[in-house]
Amino acid sequence: AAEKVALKERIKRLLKEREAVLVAHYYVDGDLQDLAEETGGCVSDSLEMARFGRDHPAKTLVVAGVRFMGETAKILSPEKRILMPDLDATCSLDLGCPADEFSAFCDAHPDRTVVVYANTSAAVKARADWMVTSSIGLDIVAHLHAQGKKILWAPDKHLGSYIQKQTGADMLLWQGSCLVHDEFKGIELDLLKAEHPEARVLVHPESPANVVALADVVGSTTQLINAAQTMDATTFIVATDNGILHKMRAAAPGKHFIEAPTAGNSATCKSCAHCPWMAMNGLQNLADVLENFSNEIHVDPQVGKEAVRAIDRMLDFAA
Ligand code: CIZ
Ligand code: SF4
Repeated sequence: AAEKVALKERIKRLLKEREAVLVAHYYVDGDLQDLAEETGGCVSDSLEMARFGRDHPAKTLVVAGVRFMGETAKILSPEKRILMPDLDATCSLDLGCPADEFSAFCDAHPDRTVVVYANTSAAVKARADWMVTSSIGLDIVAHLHAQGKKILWAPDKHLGSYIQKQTGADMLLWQGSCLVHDEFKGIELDLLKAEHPEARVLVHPESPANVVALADVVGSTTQLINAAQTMDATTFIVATDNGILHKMRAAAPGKHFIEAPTAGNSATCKSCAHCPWMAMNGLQNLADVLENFSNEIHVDPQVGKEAVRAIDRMLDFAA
């Protein structure tokens, strides 16, 4: 514990010395989320992280999250130095959608508007007409559908089919999934609900359809935290990465949060719903990259220029 305190103090000192700011995702370790908050950085979803980084005057951003988040920060702030605690922290959605295969898929369907989720590489974003996040994807697809557009969606099949059902849009879906959310189980969740009839169920739409079907609220990480805070209930079952519970408990003190069941978390594993790549972010590697200015994220400037159009479309739509 003393070691941890010393490490946190060292990081705080380094952030000042290096004139850097820390942005952290809701799914990373609580210590990193607290540090980001205490040092004037930001804790949020992937979009807000990038927007905060773009608007912050610091020349160096440290992104505690996964690679596509560092890349998105770089795309929005090409002049800044973007560092990440571990450059191998990736995402199964990003991994499952290689840019060359995706580009061929787009080429085969030239009549479709290409909409990609934030959880993709810079090169995939560069091939897209629109980038969306889970908080705004539904509104943007509804907007495109109203204009009579047919859509090619990638990479998350669960989020895509959820949006398809809600909007009725014509959507061709890439078959990717998140290895964390894909593990939530509908039958077990139904049983857990029966044990806690007073509980409200909060679900991220990267989860399978039979889990989404049991939700009281379906939404992005930020929307789920808001729901926990504002809903008139004291117990919540939460189907998303359990890193979010740190923020939920702080935002809604006195309320009770239960992790939704996954394939593994019955008797043998108490907390399986945690992204292994988010978990690669720690105090030690955070301190090291600040000390050495190592693990810098680079995005090919031309790719960045093409990718920023899809992101800016969404930001303009949201404004
Ligand atoms: O599952 C993820 O990686 C999410 C929800 C990212 C984000 O913040 O949009
Ligand atoms: Fe990707 Fe899932 Fe991890 Fe999010 S939780 S970074 S979607 S693998």
